[in-house]
Amino acid sequence: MHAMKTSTVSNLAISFFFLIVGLSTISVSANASRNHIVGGDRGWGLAAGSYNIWALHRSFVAGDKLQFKYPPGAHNVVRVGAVGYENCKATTKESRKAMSTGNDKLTLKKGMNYFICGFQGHCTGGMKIKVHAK
Ligand SMILES: [Cu+2]
Repeated sequence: MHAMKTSTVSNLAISFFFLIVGLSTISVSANASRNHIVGGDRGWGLAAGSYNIWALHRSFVAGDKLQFKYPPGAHNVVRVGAVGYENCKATTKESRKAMSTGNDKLTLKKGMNYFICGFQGHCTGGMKIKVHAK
């Protein structure tokens, strides 16, 4: 009886040890690739102000994710090039890959990354962001 209790205690200790190991692994991987909610609490929308000012106060590393949050159907997210960003115009190929779930996560590539809203008038209305990832 006594021996059985001891083994239960040591089993608990072992489980606890692996729980701690598991938790530290999770926190290490969270640090390795970070998630940035675009615009913070304001999310992805027309009244959120300049996204480049938002981006200015943050640092980005290749592999980090930009998370675009908005009511589904109200906007979308299109990864474009520098010219598309400046002109607020996505190519057909880029438009075909538009994300539209309302909670879209896009992984940053090393260098400049450009995203716009593909809805008519939204990019010129401010829904564009460029981010440099180290
Ligand atoms: Cu939009």
